[in-house]
Amino acid sequence: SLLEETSLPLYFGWFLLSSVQVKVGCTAMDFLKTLDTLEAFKKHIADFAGQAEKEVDLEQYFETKETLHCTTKFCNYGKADGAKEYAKNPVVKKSYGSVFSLSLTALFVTPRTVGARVSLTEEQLQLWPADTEKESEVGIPVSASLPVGSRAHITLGCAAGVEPVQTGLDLLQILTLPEGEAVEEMELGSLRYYGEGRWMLSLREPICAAACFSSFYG
Ligand code: ACK
Repeated sequence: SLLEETSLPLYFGWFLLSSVQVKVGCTAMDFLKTLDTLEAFKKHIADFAGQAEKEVDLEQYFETKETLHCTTKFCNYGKADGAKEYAKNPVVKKSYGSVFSLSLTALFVTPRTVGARVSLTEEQLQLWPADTEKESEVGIPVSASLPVGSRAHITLGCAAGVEPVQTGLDLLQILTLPEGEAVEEMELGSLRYYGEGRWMLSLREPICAAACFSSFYG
């Protein structure tokens, strides 16, 4: 029936409370503002702007599309594998509408996306589907040793023409690479370069973000 077809959401996830959206959004903007002025970044500017250009305004480069959230299960209205099972999981039902405290431990930037890495607690991992980091799901070679939950992130922005699903893939790719070269100590933490325009800032102090576990229908 139509009701059954439309009863599953586009995705489940943690949605940052509105005051936290502002805080995280501002931190991300400050980071981008600083990053594109660093000599280390300018040295690799061609990753973002092409050979001819000498500058890129990262704040303009990325656009934000959705309310800030950390997707747990992409259901695609029930069409995605495991969507119905996820929605029926007693932990999912019990947690629905509850507020959690997410720990944002890193910010990362690639020519495609900018995002925040979320380090999930044991309790939060109970809401994380088992197959999210599988190679068959991700489509890029992912080392089997990446722990469950490695893909957890908040998409902060995407380059023109890039879909938000890319952010988690970019994060997984960075995590499979050897640790990048430390290029700069910033106020927020240490910045590393992973080649091909991939940057990751490990936060000295993780950002604690209150977020409601819920779903998005669109
Ligand atoms: O930034 P995100 O985690 O990446 O949040 C959005 C949200 O669902 C709605 O677009 C995520 N998303 C889209 N497609 C997929 C997919 N195939 N697998 C996992 N997450 C997805 C997207």
